[in-house]
Amino acid sequence: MDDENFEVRAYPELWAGLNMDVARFDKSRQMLGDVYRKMFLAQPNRPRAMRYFDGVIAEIFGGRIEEMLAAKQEGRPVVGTFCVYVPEEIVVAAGGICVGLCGGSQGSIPDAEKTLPRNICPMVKSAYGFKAGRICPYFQTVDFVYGETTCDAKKKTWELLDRLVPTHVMEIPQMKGLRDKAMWLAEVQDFKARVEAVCRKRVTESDLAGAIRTINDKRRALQRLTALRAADPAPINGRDGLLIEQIAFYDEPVRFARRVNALCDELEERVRRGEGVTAGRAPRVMIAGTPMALPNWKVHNLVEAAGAVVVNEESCIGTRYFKDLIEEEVSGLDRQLEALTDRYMRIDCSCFTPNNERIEQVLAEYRSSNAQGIIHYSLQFCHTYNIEEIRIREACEQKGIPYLAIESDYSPEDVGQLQTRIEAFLEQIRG
Ligand code: BJ8
Repeated sequence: MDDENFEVRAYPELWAGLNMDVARFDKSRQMLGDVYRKMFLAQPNRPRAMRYFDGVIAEIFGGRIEEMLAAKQEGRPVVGTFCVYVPEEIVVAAGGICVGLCGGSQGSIPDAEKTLPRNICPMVKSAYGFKAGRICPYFQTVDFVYGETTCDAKKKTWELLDRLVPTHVMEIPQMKGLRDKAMWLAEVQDFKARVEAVCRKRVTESDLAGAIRTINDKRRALQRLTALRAADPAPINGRDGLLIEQIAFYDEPVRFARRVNALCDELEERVRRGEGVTAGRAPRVMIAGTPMALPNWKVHNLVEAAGAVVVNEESCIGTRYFKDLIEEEVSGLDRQLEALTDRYMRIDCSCFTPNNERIEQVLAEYRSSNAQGIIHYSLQFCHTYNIEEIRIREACEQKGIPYLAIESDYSPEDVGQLQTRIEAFLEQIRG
């Protein structure tokens, strides 16, 4: 399919079989295709290997769903999650598929607001609305979903979501002491038992060792991509970087890692030749903060439309998802689960207190990505990120790092205002 005719493919019979609102969903499918053509395919000088990821988007509501349904038929579990604290290695060890269900779309929010309060995080509302409106084939396919207690909006929404789809909740502590670690390990063990019950299979040491390697490989590929984005000039746009980080939550992990590595081979060539993705030198911006779930491309699009390039996402759809690996040379299931818990405890979400690691991490990523300024992005009503933003701002002021804080939702209403603020920020970087 050439770029002008790109579309997200329709699977009306498949969707009807999943009890979806087909007519309504088909409109969002067409809109996604239109936006994708404008925001992604129209970019000049894209790496050739991005074709694979374009194909993933074309098949996002069909081909991947068929793979998930085939897995279910074979008795393999399909588990939906909302947070990078839920350990996907255990699902993969059971032969299953783990899929991220976070919502990044304004389209499902009215469905949520029929039930949920308006003044809560748009990510929570969008995800809930997808299920309530029967307008997400992933939600319609999963065996069960696994929520967590990271923030108040999420943990109270799971009680309501459970009426629509079986929803289990993993308790995530708010501190990182020894007692918290013991509790966390017990939660991981419970998660394993729940997954084993669905697939009627015990996860063995070698299953888990294989899954740890598979997901580590996926994270390594994403680390490699991030390191290449640090090159100056940047070999790839931030929109494509973010897109790949979003696809990491949907795609089959072995195939995904292979394709990311193929892209990295191409980018290495570009870096070797000193070739950048933009025509001249562009201001380099790092984004830190709350995750941007697909199709939330708002800030990246504004930054890059203004002539800058985004070089890093310090976010759960970004480096928080892949900066840490699980130790592989560990024997015995108990020790493996401990190593896994250790790795997950290193994720520095703002739901923890104190969370000094994240302040250090933002500064470290600023240096390693060769950025020239930081935009802190927080979704509306996300109290923990909005308040932690104060400490990030202070740290940036101390170091003389150009800094801008944005609080936004998924509606297009603030686009004009954001554009003005972002352009002024880029002027400050350009000096
Ligand atoms: S580990 S960032 S994925 S919780 S943005 S829903 S926190 S009100 S997404 Fe998150 Fe896990 Fe943390 Fe990452 Fe609540 Fe904030 Fe909304 Fe959030």
